[in-house]
Amino acid sequence: MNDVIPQELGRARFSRRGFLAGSGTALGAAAAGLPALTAAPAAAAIGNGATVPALVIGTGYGGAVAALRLAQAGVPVEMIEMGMSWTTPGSDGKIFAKVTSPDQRAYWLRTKSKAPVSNFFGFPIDSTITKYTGVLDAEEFAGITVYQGRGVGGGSLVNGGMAVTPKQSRFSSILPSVDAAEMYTTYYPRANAALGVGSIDPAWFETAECYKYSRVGRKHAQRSGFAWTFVPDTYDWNYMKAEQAGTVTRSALDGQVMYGNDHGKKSLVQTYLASALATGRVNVSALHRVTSVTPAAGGGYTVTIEQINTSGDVVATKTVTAAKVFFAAGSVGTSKLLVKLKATGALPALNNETGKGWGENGNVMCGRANHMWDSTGTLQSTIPCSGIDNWDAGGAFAEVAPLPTGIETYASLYLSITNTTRRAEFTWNAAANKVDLSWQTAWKQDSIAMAKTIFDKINSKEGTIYRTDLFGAYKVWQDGLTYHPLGGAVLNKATDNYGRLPGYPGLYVIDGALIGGNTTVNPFVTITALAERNIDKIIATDI
Ligand code: FAE
Repeated sequence: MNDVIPQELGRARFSRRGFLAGSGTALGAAAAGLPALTAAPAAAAIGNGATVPALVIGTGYGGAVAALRLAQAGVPVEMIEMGMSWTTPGSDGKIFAKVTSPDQRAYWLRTKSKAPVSNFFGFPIDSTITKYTGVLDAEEFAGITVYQGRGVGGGSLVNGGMAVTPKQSRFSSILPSVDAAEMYTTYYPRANAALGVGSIDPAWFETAECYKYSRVGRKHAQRSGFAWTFVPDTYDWNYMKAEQAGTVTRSALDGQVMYGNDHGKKSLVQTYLASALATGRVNVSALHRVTSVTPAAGGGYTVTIEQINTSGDVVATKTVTAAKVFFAAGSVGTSKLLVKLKATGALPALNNETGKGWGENGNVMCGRANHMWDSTGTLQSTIPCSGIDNWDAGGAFAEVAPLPTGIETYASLYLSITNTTRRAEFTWNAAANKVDLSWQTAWKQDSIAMAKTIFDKINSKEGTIYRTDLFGAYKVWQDGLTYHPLGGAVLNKATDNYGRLPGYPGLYVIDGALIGGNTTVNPFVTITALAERNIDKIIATDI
């Protein structure tokens, strides 16, 4: 798996040159320090005035499932994606930046990086970057920064690929109106297969230098009596082995993950989206952002789309008509659109659940300072492979995360998912012409208390302490962010039990906005499986 970009994607529809040339922004690329790109046929971005049977807003998990299954059912699909198509290397020969050296490719329209681990030995490490339509958005609301993928492939471009199916016994707390048996016999298996989920070779794990940090995490967890478990992933585990052996170009072992992976990770570009394009019925318009959806006079919906350049400037505004529109802009993107469209009169009949039930999967991070004899390694795979499950007793599931600095840190880092009941609401702020989110930073105290059920005990057992230098000076907990936004258009509340928006036949929500704030584990397998379930029903009854 040397080339993770399928020919079809590299050649035609996903050519970044095509989209840049189409939007007249080749100069913008040069100004951003990117090289002239090799010739490739331009993809046809959606035309002003087009009439289409199905339009999908966003190319993340929900959008990719919808596009593939609609296309397989014979329906031509236009996908609209505000981010770029990431297929062409920059001047350093890499498509994506490393976590230790973010540049303009790393962040969505920011002039300074905003790393989740913001400090090292107490010193701030964020750096100045060129404003560019980079792959990771650190979207700031009053009480929380929400990290999201931007680009063709959505969150699959930037995530750790941890592909976790929740325990069935916990499913009713995640999606109470959904038949669990059907999910676990049909839709979770379908999602796992299509995503290419695999597991680390347990024998190789025992000796791999790049997973020393996980073995230290296991030892500490087990000595304190916690259940420790391997976590499946969409990374190609054979490629990972070859990276460790030094026989292929390194990606996970070269500090690539949250600003994208050049190799090894099976993002949606290699899985669902590749299959969708192979049908010949799917077209993707990158650097296109949907701003409005409203009923059209002659039936269907009028969709307003802004085409942007790599500086984020609007270079064209297009209006198209779609018979069916699928909101797959992610929990935040979909919620913001729906709340705005309801408040401003474009979709006034959306119900009062719109914008409600938003949660952050209880994300909190912390680090522990190990003793000198528990080094975690100078070579760390960016792809986590294990977690500590204390959900039933303490309400926390913690992934053993890497700290891939290239030097020995003696640190163990963890991202905890916790059983918080806090939920926030998106509301329209007419004065500021934007959508606000009511999340409060103080609510994270609940999550911290749950995470402490694991780490206080481990520290006590090991005679160790929390790191206080990673998230600010003397700050133990990273309590200002989430990687896992969920909810805002919750299933069976803001929509019917299959994502249909009441009052608007032909409008659907099909992404993480449907799930009310928590999945007990990392969320994308559940988002994908739910999308598979819903699109099955929609194709059977509405198409
Ligand atoms: P998402 O994948 O976010 O896709 C939405 C797409 O819509 C994006 O491409 C947007 O650019 C696009 N968009 C938004 N607004 C518009 C608009 N107005 N017009 C056009 N396009 C628009 O949504 N989850 C796991 O399960 N395991 C992990 O290991 C994991 N690690 C993560 C690490 C990081 C750093 C981050 C940020 C997330 C991680 N996640 C992980 C979360 C996971 O990626 C996320 O739950 C899913 O990507 C959400 O899928 P959706 O389909 O809801």
